[in-house]
Amino acid sequence: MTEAELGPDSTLSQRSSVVIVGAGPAGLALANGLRAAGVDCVVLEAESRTFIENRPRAGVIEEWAVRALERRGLAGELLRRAERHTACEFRFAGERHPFEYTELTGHHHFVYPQPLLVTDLVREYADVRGGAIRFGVRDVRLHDLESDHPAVSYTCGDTGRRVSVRCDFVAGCDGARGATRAAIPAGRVEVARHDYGIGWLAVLAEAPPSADRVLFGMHEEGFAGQMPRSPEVTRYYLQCPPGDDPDAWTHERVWTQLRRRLAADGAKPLTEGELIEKRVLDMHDYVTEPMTYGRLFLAGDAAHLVAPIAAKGLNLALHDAFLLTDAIVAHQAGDGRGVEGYGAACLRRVWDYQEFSQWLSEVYHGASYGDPFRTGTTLARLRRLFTSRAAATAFAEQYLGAAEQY
Ligand code: RFL
Repeated sequence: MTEAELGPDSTLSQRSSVVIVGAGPAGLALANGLRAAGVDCVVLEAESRTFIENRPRAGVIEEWAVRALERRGLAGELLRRAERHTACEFRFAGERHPFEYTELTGHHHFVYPQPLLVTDLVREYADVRGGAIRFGVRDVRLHDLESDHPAVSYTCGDTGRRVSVRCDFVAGCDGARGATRAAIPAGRVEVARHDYGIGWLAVLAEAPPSADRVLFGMHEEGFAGQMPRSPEVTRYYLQCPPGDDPDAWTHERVWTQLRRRLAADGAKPLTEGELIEKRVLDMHDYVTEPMTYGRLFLAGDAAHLVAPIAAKGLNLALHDAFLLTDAIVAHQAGDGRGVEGYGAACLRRVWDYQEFSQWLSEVYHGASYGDPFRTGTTLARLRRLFTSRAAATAFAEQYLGAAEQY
């Protein structure tokens, strides 16, 4: 759309070097990095501040991502409050199989709920660093993306007035259902998709974790998982048919299935509690290539979605944000190489994580298809992790995202 098409009531009065659409982890990490480097930007977010600071999602953050946040002055609260996890536990064939990944790699996971990370990043950007952020925006549209001076227009949630911001770069950080990827003309990018054909019921229970580590239960009735989030709240997953109705999962049915699928000799009983969130996720992945179109740069879930099988999405969103920050800062200082290589640099880690998620999906779900051959190979994969140190170390490295190079 051109400026003329914006309409007579529009206000074309604003300018910023970068417009960031979306205040999730990707958009906020980018905004903080740009602000710290003196590159002016404005963040446009469809929801309210309260909403994004309370939206429950991820919890597992990889060590390299925390160190990168720390180098950017963004990990103070996280380092004070996050739990360090050094092991997870697989449960299959009625037995517990602890997996000590820190012992194998020297690296660990941080467990820190995504709403806390978002709260920290908003506070640092808006309150401490004085960055511009507009909440409750509507009808975001992108203009002139193929020129050197694109624009983003939106309707202000408070005044109902149309605002347009001219800029050098648009960062599309608006997640899986945002407006930015959809603004790319057909045929200019390719979206590769993978559908697992399964669903996960994701619940949050108001209860302390049943174990101090992540639990993976492989069972003929389907996968079950436990992810500690905080001393008061625990996330559980139950494999279910895609598109299943969350209301069909009563409190009793959820806890009965969790008890069955996570049962193992010597395991403590699950700590039950009220279910405060219940939704069915249809497991699928996608990758958009290239991740750029003209002056639009996609980052995070807007560019690629990885099903929460391996807890990778937030980590990839942060990785993109760090690379995009460095690329834009270098560009504004006269070096455009980072901007040109941005998508390719992100996609190496993206594809690696996608492959790992696919591999892990078979481990989680392979025993549930009623196919004895698939069950046999799944159990072989699992046993290998506990009989071969080389296989275990390779798994741990992928699980932690700790490879030296991608
Ligand atoms: P987000 O977090 O979706 O943020 C996008 C923001 O853009 C806003 N928005 C718009 N704003 C303006 N105009 C529009 N038209 C807009 N449309 C949308 C939205 O309101 C939102 O604020 O994307 P981002 O920043 O790319 O971050 C991605 C992560 O949130 C996501 O990958 C993770 O949550 C995935 N994930 C996990 N990742 C991990 O690394 N570790 C985990 O343990 C983990 N667990 C999970 C997860 C995702 C889950 N769900 C709900 C799919 C567990 C679950 C249950």
